[in-house]
Amino acid sequence: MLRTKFIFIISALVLIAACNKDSGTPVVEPPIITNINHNPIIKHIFTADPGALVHGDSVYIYTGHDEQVYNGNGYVMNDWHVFSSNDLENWIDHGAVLEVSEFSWAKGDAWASQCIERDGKFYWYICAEHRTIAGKAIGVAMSDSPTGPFTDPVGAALVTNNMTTATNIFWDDIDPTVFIDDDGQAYMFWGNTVCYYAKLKDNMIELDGPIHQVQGLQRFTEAPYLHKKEGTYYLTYSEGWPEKTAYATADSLTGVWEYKGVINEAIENCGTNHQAIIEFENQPYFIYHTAGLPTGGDYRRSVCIDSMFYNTDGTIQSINRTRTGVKSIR
Ligand code: FUB
Repeated sequence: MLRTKFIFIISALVLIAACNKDSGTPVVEPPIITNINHNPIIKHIFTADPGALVHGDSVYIYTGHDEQVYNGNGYVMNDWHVFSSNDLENWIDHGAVLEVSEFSWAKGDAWASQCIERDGKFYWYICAEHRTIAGKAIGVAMSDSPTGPFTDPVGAALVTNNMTTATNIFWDDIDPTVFIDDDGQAYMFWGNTVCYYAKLKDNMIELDGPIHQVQGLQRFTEAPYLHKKEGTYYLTYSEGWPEKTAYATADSLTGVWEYKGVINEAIENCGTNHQAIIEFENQPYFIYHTAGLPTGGDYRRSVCIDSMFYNTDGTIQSINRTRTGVKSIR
């Protein structure tokens, strides 16, 4: 109670200070979301499909935005948000930094995304429904800052449904994840039912060569995510339905991938499961969504964060999803 009062007073002082700048003209500062009850970390809107980036002294989480009404059916997703924190407890909401309307080729469905940095530029890979080629497609937006503004440098999708024929579904070109290997070669992985990958050119906005299928995964559904630790590549993904998070490892991004099992069990009241993995100040974190807010569900999800741990042999321990989440690391 005392803590809540303290936070209220600090917020009021911040607001007054903002209003007093520049001869009393109100300055709109991004609100600080103080994470009183921890998970889910974002409580004022429904957020899903986290991608995460460590840059400077902060973590940036890029999320989808669930706007479906309570008890409504189907995804209603029109924009993507950015949140940042330098202590993992206090998150700044940078707002709906990217909208479907930024992509002239897209007509809706702001599904999963990931933003990465290369040479001081930020590339935000997204999937959305294509306007003229039936099905989902993958595009990219670019910025000089992790919080935007982001614009589409291509004016066209990088991947469309007619470029991938391993399955007949219209939504196999979703959930892009991008990783830059030690030799500078960037790879994009994505998919639903089938996991695809392709090289990206150094400019990060064009495919470089053919699209391949990842081999060695079991019951791949969607949400691939790449990270590397101590020489081993990790490909985490959503397995089966309702989805669990499973993973495979390899000595190279092109495989051979070896299935290693499930690390995150299915979520109560929500079929999907979508993870991002980062290491921040020497501690790995697992960022994911649940339906953990009141009135939450399949189409009203919420992003959470918990610590992740490795065994000494490099395998990942089962994720302990907590309500308390991560306390301030500062
Ligand atoms: O949010 C829409 C879709 O649901 C995502 O693209 C998938 O990963 C699943 O979470």
